Amino acid sequence: MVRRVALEDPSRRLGRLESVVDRLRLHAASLESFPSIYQVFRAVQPDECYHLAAQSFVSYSFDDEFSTLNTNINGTHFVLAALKDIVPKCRFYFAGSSEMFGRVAEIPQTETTRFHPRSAYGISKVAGFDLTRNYREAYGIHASNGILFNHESPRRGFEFVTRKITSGIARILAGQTKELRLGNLDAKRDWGHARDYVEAMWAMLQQDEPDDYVVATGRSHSVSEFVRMACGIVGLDPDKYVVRDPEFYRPAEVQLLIGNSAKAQAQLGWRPKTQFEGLVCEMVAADCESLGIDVPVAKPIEVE
Ligand code: F7E
Repeated sequence: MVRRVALEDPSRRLGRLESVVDRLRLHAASLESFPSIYQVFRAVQPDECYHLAAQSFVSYSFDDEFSTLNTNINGTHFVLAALKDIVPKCRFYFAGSSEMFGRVAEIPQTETTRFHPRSAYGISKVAGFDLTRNYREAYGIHASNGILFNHESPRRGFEFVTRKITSGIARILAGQTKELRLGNLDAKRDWGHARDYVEAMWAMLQQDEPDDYVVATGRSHSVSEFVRMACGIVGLDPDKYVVRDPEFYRPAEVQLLIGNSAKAQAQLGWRPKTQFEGLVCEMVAADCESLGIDVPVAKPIEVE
């Protein structure tokens, strides 16, 4: 399901679907319109529904709390309500987030850790989580929540810190810029690879019973560590290029996010295959390649 504007401008809006678009049938609808979602469900009669759509940039949610809450909460509610009416047997996945833990009650975080969101985005995800759980309990829908920690890849949007760093490094090497402006370098995240996390989402919907699962690597790194590793791969000195800019600090930051994915590992047989080092290498290599920069970076490090 995509917005109509994407169908009208596929070369710009659907670039990231290029390799699979021939095998997809795209339907125009908007998270802000219940009738449009209802019509797609009626036409498609889906067996599985993966609800990932949201205003997902935490930083922007401080600038516009109202639209973040409206779109994210109502959008999830619309999808669940339409599904219950039209295809109650459809299996449903909701993209919950580690941002729900916010001011963390314990380290590492599990499925039973209390939520304490620190942004409108986090609050909207807690509401979506509760809506999903309630549709499961009240209406018997096969609805599962993934509590996903940060998941990155070369397809990440440019405004998120990992891609901002790797694309910035490539632009420095290409001579297009001389600096990398960042906010809080001490912030820590549990960063995994999106490719692995999508496997966990799928596995949740193949279970006999719906449930909630933390999906994380269990390792945490600071933004500063990400910068140093990414710069090290291509031989740049970060101290020459990184500029701290107050514009990129947040009014409230979440604390030490580290996930314990023991439940997903035991029940879904899931585990992260790509380690932090492999993720950083892959992202740096992809951004350099897109600017025609030949960098002898190592291949992604995968564990079997
Ligand atoms: O920030 C710090 C920033 O914007 C990561 C989303 O997918 O994951 C993502 O949310 C950290 C924060 O992602 C800059 O303060 C420093 O502590 O890449 P991010 P996020 O906020 O963690 C969760 C799980 C989601 O659910 C979200 O949808 O990096 N940071 N300097 C910066 N962040 C940005 N964006 N830009 C900077 O210049």
